[in-house]
Amino acid sequence: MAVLHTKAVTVILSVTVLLGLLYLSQYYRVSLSFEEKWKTVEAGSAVETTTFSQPGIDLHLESPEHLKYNQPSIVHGRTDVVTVTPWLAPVVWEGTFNPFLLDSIYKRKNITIAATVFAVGKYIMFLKDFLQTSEEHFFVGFRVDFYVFTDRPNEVPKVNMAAGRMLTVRSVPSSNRWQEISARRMEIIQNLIEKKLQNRADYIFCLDVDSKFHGRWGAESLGGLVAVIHPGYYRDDRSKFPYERSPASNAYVAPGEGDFYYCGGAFGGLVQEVHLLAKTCRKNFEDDAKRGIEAAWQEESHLNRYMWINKPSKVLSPEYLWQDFKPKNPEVQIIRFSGVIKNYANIRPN
Ligand code: UD2
Repeated sequence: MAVLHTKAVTVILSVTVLLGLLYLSQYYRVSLSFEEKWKTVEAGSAVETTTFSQPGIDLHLESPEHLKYNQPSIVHGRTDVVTVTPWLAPVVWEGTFNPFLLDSIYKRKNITIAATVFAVGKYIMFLKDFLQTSEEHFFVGFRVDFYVFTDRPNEVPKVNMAAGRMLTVRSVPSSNRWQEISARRMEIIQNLIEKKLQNRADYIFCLDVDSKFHGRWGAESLGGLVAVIHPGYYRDDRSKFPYERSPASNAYVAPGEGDFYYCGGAFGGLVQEVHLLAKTCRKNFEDDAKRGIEAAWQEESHLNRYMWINKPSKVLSPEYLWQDFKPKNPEVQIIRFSGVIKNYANIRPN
């Protein structure tokens, strides 16, 4: 009986020890994997912060003390236009922001804004006006680095630039198809960000060269992912938007889908956001090309597909890219940037 009792005690003790060991091993496994995961997260964010500027740069808005400006109102303001999207991104129109306040907030951040512009073939003729007017209106008083991509580096005009503004010229091959010139921009923007802009710029805007600045384009346009509403379609039903309509293309937007029609001629945001956009659009464009598909409006179609899924955190009204041939509509109180009238047959290679 005593032997049986001793055996039972031994069995119970062994089981308890085993269960204890099992529990401890589980505990260490869980805490180890938590630590590993944490390390991975830390390593991930370390990569993010060493390669790109802090995403928080866009979130913390510190104003100087005792700044005097007109009292803002939440009951009086523009009523003729919509100033917020259904996903609560601001839509920037004249009269919705205080430029003095925004400049005061963003100047303290000591930011650098990069801007890319392509002037391939005869489009070099537009560069002088583009650069000259940008000196008058585009992020005046901020550090701006322009990157001009051209096949005619010797024809880049000399433009006096204010202190803190810089122009870099990069050679790109010419092409006998305008569609290719336009579409290849995404690849070049992706490479520029990867090879040059990490840690050198906080925001980037990618702009069409055949355009001029006529009014302020400044800190009010800064945001994570920034899209500009196309002036040609903003009053239309979405069924009229010239999205890519073939389901075979990676740029496909189905009937009844899509928010707005955005411009390929102006977009931007935080460098890491634009990097993701450029990388994705380039990949989708190249996948299409391998299957013999070219979307209706090349990279503009891919950009529209991207922005439908990845909602822009700031939307710029058509004030930020008008077209000179279009009469001004009453809701457009100021034209800030506008495409010049051009004769496609004379300037395009095909
Ligand atoms: C629209 C878009 C443009 C692009 C294109 C579709 C706007 C205002 N414009 O304009 O961004 O999405 O449709 O492909 O949203 N370029 C050269 N050399 C050339 C041809 C083009 O440098 O021979 C560059 C240049 O920077 C130009 C840009 O590509 O501004 C777009 O080409 P575009 O202006 O001829 O395209 P467009 O007017 O059809």
